[in-house]
Amino acid sequence: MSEAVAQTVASRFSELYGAEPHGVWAAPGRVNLIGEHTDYNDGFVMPFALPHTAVAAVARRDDGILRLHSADVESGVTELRLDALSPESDKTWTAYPAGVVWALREAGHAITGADIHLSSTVPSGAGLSSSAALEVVVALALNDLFSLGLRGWQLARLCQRAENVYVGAPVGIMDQTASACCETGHALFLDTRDLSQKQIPFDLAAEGMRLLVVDTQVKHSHSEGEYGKRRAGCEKGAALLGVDALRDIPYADLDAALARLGDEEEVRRLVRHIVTENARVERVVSLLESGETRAIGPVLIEGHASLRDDFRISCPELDLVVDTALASGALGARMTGGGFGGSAIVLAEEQDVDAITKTVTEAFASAGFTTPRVFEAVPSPGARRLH
Ligand code: GAF
Repeated sequence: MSEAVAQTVASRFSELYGAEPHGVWAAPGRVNLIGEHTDYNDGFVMPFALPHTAVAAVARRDDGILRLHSADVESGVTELRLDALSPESDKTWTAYPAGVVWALREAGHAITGADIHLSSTVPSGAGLSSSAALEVVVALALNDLFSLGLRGWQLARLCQRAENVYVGAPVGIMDQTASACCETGHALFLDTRDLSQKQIPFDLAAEGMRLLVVDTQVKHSHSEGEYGKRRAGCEKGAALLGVDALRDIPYADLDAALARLGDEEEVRRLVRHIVTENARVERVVSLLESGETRAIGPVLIEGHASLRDDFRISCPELDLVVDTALASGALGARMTGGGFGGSAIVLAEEQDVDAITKTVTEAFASAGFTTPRVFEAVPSPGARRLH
């Protein structure tokens, strides 16, 4: 993230609002290595931050007005009154930043207004947390400008509340925490029950490997129902099993738990995914900590099969990435993020990257799918002030 980007966003702010911003902040998108749909089951996840960020130039106001502008949306400045912000009133992009302001105020923080200009390089609808990046960058800027003294995980909780209540998307806490708390060169092992965290060194280049993100260009949307249905199914499973959350079913008790679910076939599949996925996160952590990085490949492959067959949130494009990458020598591959489109990740030896990229791209062309976007993901810094 260069000084030049901060300058460009600050200059645009000045053109729009006729004054210098009080600061410029950045918050990244994320890719999740393992631990999918476990976050709203109080389970484990393991994301890392992408180099792609949402950047915000912000100035504080004291007159109860919020003005919002985005370089990525064709519309002018939106002006809102803070005392008129209300959940689910706004179905456009402004619900994300406005929702954060609403959540901060609802939590008792004295936000008195702001001018905000945003610009993001996080691909939207690609399962790479473009929404969380927008939320977190606004939260961090306001935290600084209004001296709120909130920690990264506290900002993440407020951003999740903004998305759940103001935007109306029933997401978990992973993406906001990843954007707020990830560190360069590390994956974040996060316990979503209490938000305890461990930074796990994750430097694939040093070991001659790469992690590719393949954006299938199939757009997904969390508010469109399927995500909510999975979440409701998991909650039903927890209720039937008499636990607070599926996190409370130990892997060793999985068979007994499945037997107790009787003929609830759909719930059984959801429960099986969550319980095995939590175990996979713990396996990946332990393999990385013992230096057996290549051995995480098969765990990623199992994770994909579980999301495809048990959780049923993959799609032909994601399956094609995984199957083609594995057939051309990848160490592991799986869909990442919410599913129903978005991106897959591919773990590969450095020397195989070009061949895998070519084969996947050709397979998409043969299948008549839109050309995927492939890039290397390197664990990058979490949210921070640039200026
Ligand atoms: C989306 C959600 F926003 C996250 O909370 C998480 O549930 C993820 O899908 C699936 O792991 O990114």
